[in-house]
Amino acid sequence: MGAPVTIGSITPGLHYHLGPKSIRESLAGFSTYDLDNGVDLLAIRPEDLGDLPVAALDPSDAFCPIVEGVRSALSRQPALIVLGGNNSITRAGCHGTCKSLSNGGLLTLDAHLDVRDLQHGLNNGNPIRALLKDGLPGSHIVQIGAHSFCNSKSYLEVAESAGITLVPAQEVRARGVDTVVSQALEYLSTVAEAIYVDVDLDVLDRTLAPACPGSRPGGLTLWDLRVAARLCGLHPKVRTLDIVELDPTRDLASATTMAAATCLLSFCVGYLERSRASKLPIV
Ligand SMILES: [Mn+2]
Repeated sequence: MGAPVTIGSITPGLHYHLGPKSIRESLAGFSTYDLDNGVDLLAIRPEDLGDLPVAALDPSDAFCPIVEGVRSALSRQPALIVLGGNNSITRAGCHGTCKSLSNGGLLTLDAHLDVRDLQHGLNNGNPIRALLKDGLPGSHIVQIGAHSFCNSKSYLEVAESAGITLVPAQEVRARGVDTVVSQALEYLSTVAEAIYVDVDLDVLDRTLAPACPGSRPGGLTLWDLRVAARLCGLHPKVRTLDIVELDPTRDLASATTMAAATCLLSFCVGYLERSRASKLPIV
């Protein structure tokens, strides 16, 4: 499902509303076979729910349509991918996924902590701060991928004092992405009924995500992203994954758009393995 919100972005003049269309189109350039995991996605029949009518709305006005769209999709399907759009959609997506925020869980992969002040309104730099204010406990949030020269010390203090678990990019490199993501999902599943995953593509290294204004040198690799997305797809409590912050007009050689598409495909691989393991009907 597309959620093409572009208003409410800290950097002006961006075209996030073109993200969903560009990701859908790029899928035509991929095989359905995951050689690493021996899985062919032809075995699933994902449904394209189209775009929610939020391209001309600011994050406040887009909130209800996204919450309702996500809720409605999850009432019919076990798992959902939401294509942004900017990162402001994460707040609404999380509300739509978790029946109550007090027993919801959020795994966010992002170069930034996204806890900017709320006094100037909702934007793509404060969805986590907004969710904390809405009642999502900081102890139910795991943040993976923050790194140097992307965040200020005061925002780090906000995240730490809220009790958010932080796994910086440096730690991903040292301990391996499979270990840190598996541990994050395991932990979240002990405190949450449902887990929402936010993939801000700017978590990738700048060279790999030129279409994200927020990407900086020193971010995660495409391998990290693919492994993380598959593990999220595999986990039975993960209901929704968003992929945000793609402005296709800034892309180079479709690199970022294709990174988004491989994230989508890898989540689907994990989801297919999940369905087989639990003997659920494959949808
Ligand atoms: Mn972000």
